[in-house]
Amino acid sequence: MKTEWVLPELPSAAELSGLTAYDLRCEHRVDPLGIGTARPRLSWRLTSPTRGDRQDAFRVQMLRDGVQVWDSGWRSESATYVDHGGAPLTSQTDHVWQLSVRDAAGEVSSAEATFATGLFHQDEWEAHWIEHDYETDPYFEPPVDRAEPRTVRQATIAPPRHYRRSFELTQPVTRARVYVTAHGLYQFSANGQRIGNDELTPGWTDYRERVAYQTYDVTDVLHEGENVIGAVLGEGWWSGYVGWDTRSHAHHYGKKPQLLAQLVVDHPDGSRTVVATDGRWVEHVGPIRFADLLMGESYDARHELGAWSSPGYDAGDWAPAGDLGGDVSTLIAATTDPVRVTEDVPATAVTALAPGRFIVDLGQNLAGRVRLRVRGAQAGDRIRLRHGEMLQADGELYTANLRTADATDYFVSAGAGEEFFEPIFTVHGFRYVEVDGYPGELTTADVTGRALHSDTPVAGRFECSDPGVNQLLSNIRWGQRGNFVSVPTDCPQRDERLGWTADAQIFLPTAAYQADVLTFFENWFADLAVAQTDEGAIPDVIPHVITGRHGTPAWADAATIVPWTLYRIYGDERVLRTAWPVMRRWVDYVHRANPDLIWRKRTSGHYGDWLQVGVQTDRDVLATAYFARSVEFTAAAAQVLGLADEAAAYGELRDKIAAAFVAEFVDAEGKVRGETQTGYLLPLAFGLLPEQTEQAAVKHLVADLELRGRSLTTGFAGVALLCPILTKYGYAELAYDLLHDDRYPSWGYSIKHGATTIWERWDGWTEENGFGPVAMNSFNHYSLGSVGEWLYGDVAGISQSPESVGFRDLVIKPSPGGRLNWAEASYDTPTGRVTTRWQQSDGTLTLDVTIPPGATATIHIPTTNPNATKESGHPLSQSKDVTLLDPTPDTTICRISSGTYHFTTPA
Ligand code: RAM
Repeated sequence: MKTEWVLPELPSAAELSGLTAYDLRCEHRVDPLGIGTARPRLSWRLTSPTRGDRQDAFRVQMLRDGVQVWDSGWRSESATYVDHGGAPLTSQTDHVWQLSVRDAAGEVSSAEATFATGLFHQDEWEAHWIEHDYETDPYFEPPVDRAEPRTVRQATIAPPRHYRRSFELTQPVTRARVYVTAHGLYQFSANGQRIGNDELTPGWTDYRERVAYQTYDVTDVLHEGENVIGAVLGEGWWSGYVGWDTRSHAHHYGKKPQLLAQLVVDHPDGSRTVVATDGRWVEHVGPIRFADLLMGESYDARHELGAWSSPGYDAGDWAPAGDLGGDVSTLIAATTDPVRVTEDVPATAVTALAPGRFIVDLGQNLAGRVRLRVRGAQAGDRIRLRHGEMLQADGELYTANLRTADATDYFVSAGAGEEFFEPIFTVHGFRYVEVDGYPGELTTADVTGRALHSDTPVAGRFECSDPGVNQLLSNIRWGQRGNFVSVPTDCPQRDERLGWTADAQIFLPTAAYQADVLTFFENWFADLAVAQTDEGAIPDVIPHVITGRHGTPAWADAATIVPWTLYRIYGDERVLRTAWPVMRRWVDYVHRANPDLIWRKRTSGHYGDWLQVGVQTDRDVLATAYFARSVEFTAAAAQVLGLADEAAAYGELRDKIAAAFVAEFVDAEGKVRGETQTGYLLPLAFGLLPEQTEQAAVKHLVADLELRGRSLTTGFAGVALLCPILTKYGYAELAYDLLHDDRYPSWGYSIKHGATTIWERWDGWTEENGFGPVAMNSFNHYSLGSVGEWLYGDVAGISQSPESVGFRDLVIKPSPGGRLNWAEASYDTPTGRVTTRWQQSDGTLTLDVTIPPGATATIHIPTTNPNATKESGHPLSQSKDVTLLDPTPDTTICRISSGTYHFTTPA
């Protein structure tokens, strides 16, 4: 298990002999098992110790079980991806792909990676859905005494059951794979071992249409003779509590959980044994007496089942499972990285509140659970763990903001000396744990926080000289981790945890600088597509549960913004191909209802600039700006997809919306109706203003900030745009003032008051009023963390030119300023890693840049004397690797290609 979620190191220049391919991916994943497509995309990244190096050609050879099935031949292309071009791959086969890359000098280097296909055809499934059968086993024990506070409601959740099947293998095993999923949550075992380290599988999708199955290799676990496979099955998103409506919010998809698994064992003689879930499986309740994502888990160690998934186990009193038949029509191969525990967070302090009752501080707000060590308890002793993000003034746990989420786990001891408890089917959003009923003294060594989230590969890092800004970045990162739990959620702690669409689209650019979130968002977008109404509207939350609202401005616009942003960042046009019908139907829906191009009708929930401070951004302004944005991206997608007529038509429509926006909302002095910061930011960021009014609007924006003593009023929609727009128009110092501000409202204010994650609302806690409204007050919410895009993009200065996709043509434009005297960032683009570091000292600015092979970059170096800028000690005019472009009086601008460069200039 990884102990930290950090960017992996690349080999240093000294360790490399030339152009080197690394991070080989199949369908954007590392060595995936069970892919669902017969023509997967293969991709790789490049690194090189040599300046100007690039990939001149590549070659892929595809081998199935050691036999070559495709050879791309040498292709004189710089692309770092190719779709499998041989005969379509066949189901349930293993592949090795060998990649060779050739540099401009003709040197070749090679790398290889693997993948396996899943089950392509429904008739390959022999598995049936199985579930607890009340007829053969009416035994139902009410959950362990979860007396307080909501026993009745929780009684709808049945104890998780263990399922097993014992079978004989009469031949050795050459390869064994198990394909497994659940309506609910499962943890799979074979021959006494837990299989894989995935959590909360199969993850949350719109189960009505899409249920992902996972594939695990169990070759080394099985053997000739008796074998056992089995699983523990919980409720999860399928039939447990999700959202806030305590009367109806369990059972969104079904009433009780079901399991489906198919083990396929290959033998040396070419024969196969298939063992699949059916009525021959048996089931038994075990130590987990209750488990729910929101409510918590109860574990009674006295009911442990021993070696229940091992051969030789006496399962005489296990009951036959109910066999529901084999409808596999909703099954899809998993396409994205599962949730995993990615870090152990040690407790930092334990405070005794009363005998046996302690508050544990992990020092970090996170999503996950704890592992508790129990020493010296008597059989039947019950320990209660309550989770919370904050403490009250009296030192007690603050839980009012969790609303109806109990977030409470129970452990009942078997009196076995040293015991460990860690729940498996629940997630809490917390920093503090109240441990009640603990025998003896609890120490920090007894409690470990287990952070879990979708294990999206880390793609970036940022650090600078200011500890406050580093803390902000850490809070943004933890906000991402705590809320990317299978789907992008708004919060991990209260009874909500929903995939709010605006939050997702606003945070996506920041998220992508920190982790490779392509497949994560593609998976979520598939649920968005499924949920689009017949008319074309998009629900506020995806997967679509809880709220009937759909078509909200800035929320539903995720339909266009998410695919277009993914395309720009990752350069995979397949995203647009899939999303195109969704994008188009969405903008047509808004257009139909608003033929005069001002989006007033069909605005559904209309949250405006959600959680703005003390102002009201005009809702029509916000909606119409977003309408223009969505149509712009739809036109752009059409262009990429070669749909010239659509591109022209939507392009024209976008210009008309912009004109209508100006006519309706912008006066001759460039004032935008409502005159709020977000009111100015939206048309500036979305390019809606004519040149004459653009500069005037910037002045009004700046004047508003000045009038308020350089203080922000922006909510979710405006905040992401604030610092980038100020920087773009020459007001970087104002952006820095907002960054460093620690008065209310600001990011710094939360940090001054101990925040380790981004808060949902600027007034989550204030000196004046204490805790914000209990009705809605999450302390782990990423939306206001969208300033991360500015830290990577403008402060460290890593972005791409407007025409570029996949960061092939980089713009390195750092903005030294504020209290920072250095900043550095690394980011894994689809081509390879880009790194920047700037430092200001003794009147000199240094800028170190590394550009990956095949990419180009325009470098903007702020300077007091453009003619004095040097690279590795030489004037730029003498450098053969640097092309000088026309400087401005305060900036050196030049072009470079791949490699590492060291610029210096008078600051
Ligand atoms: C709350 C949350 C969420 C937001 C909605 C409108 O549920 O703040 O993030 O998108 O409101």
